[in-house]
Amino acid sequence: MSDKPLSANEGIKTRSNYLRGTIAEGLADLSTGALCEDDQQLIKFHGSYQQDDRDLRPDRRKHRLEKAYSFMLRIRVPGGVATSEQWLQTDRLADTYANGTIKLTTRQAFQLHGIIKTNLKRTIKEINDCAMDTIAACGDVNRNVMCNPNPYLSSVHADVLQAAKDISAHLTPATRAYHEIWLDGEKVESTEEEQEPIYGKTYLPRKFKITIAVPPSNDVDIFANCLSFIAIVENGKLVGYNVAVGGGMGSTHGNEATYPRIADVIGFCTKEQVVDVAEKVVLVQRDFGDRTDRKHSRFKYTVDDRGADWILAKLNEYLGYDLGPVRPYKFDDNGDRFGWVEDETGDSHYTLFVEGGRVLDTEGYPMRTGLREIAKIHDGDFRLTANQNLMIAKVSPAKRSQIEALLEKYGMAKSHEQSALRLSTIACVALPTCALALAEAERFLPTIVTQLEEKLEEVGLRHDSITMRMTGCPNGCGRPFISEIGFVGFGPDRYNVYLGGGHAGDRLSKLFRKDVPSKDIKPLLDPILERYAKERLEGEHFGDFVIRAGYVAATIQGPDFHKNIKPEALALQS
Ligand code: SRM
Ligand code: SF4
Repeated sequence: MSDKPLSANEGIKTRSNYLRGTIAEGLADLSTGALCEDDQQLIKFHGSYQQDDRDLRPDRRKHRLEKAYSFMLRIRVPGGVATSEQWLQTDRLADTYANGTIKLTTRQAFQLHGIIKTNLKRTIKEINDCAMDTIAACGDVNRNVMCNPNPYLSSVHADVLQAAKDISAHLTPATRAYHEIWLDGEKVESTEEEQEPIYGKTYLPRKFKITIAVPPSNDVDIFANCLSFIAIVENGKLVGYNVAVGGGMGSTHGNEATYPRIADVIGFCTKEQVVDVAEKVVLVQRDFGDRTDRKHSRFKYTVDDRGADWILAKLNEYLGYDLGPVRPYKFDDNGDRFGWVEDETGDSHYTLFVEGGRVLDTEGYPMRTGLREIAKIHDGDFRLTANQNLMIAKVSPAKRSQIEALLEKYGMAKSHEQSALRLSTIACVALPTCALALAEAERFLPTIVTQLEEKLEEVGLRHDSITMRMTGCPNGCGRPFISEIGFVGFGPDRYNVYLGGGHAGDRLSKLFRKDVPSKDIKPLLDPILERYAKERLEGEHFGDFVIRAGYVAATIQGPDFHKNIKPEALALQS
């Protein structure tokens, strides 16, 4: 046991009476658009963040006004699968209470932004009315469980989706606080203390993330998650999962004790054991994670501090049986497959490119309206991808021509006829809503892509997928440290540029240049793209090429992430 004091959040959780705090009172206080500080932490467990519009800050300050407070709501979508009705309701809520857009997140969830405090309760209530919820979408608990939105093997997809839903349900907090505060559920009056059987009173040391992948696609980026299951399919049937632990992206500029980490694959479990394994890994982190320093309390640090072998031994002890040996698997890439695909049942699936995951209407491209019209007639489902795109899934042969006509009418039919680079991008939200953003991401990455496309056209790389991701800060919400080109916000209009991540999301990238003004990104990358086009080996991915060509050294896993950086990477840029 550490003798360091517990972090402040541990006290907030302990005092909160199972996540109630004074949220209900704070919502009723009309003198401010904000909640008190402790409740701002607690409300995360209910799926919401207090934010303010950062574009408006200077003007509000000038006029001595309170910040333009509003709330972001994250709607859990286990496995990323939503019905047409749920799509329609989310779309309606985006207009009624939020800023008229839907953000498809990198964890297959919906986000609504800009909800004012007085509308928060009715928005959450209406989300629950259509059989979705927001509990545990944020906070020190297990988050939205992801799973591969596989259009090819529908029976395996059905199995892994069920597993994602089962894990999600099993790890949902048991507290009645959510129902009491948001859904006018009955108050727990009993003198017996409420129980939180898996988490206990102080929940987890930090957020916890789980995903399921079906090789050869790693489109859910298993190596960036605390716990992942890699489906092992034999003769077209799911037999079980390899278990991977200790992935994560978050780091802090200037603090080398923080770093992104790729998960270790430690064993195999049967499909019947998957929920039990998920629970026991969570318990290991609950019991051994660091509760003194929130910058060191993610599961990846528990894995690094104690070693993957120790974690496996402890997990086997908690399970009461041993995980089996890791089975062979191979990932080809971590991107999405766009356009129409037909599966073995005859149903079709259309994956739509949604730049930055932002569903909205713009002049000339009424995507949100088009998707609404599709949802009105679509009797399959909508699958959110972890690359922030959208699959209109399970389109029956009878409906396909109608949906094709709507895609055409609303300009979406050719969404995938972009450069392969653009189709391989992710951008986190960043400004103006994210309180932690140091630079733009979602609003700026499209511009960088356009700039680089000139060179791609010239050197014949238009159809070559290079994963490229931008985040407004090193927290890594767009998983930039496992892309082949990563931009990480360093300050206003300045980015750290990372190169050399694995094309399948299975290798960390390395710092190539620190603190680059955005105007210098194109001149920095154009010559490398040109050389790649000329000198690449047959089938060689960009991330592998930049290491072979000596632009960056291959990454060292774990705490040594910040070592072995070439001196020119740190030289002052213009
Ligand atoms: Fe994230 C915090 C947005 C996926 C690592 N993330 C935030 C907050 C809530 C900012 C805050 O704490 O005030 C951002 C809200 C922005 C906004 O205005 O909406 C935010 N994260 C997002 C989303 C919406 C990015 C997106 O554009 O899609 C993603 C929502 C996922 C979801 O549906 O649950 C999102 N965040 C991720 C991922 C990717 C993933 O999980 O696969 C990561 C990296 C993986 C990981 O967890 O290590 C990630 N977010 C973080 C961190 C760093 C955690 C750490 O280990 O240090 C923070 C900051 C924190 O927790 O202190 C953070
Ligand atoms: Fe905000 Fe940073 Fe996450 Fe982007 S990476 S959404 S800027 S916390």
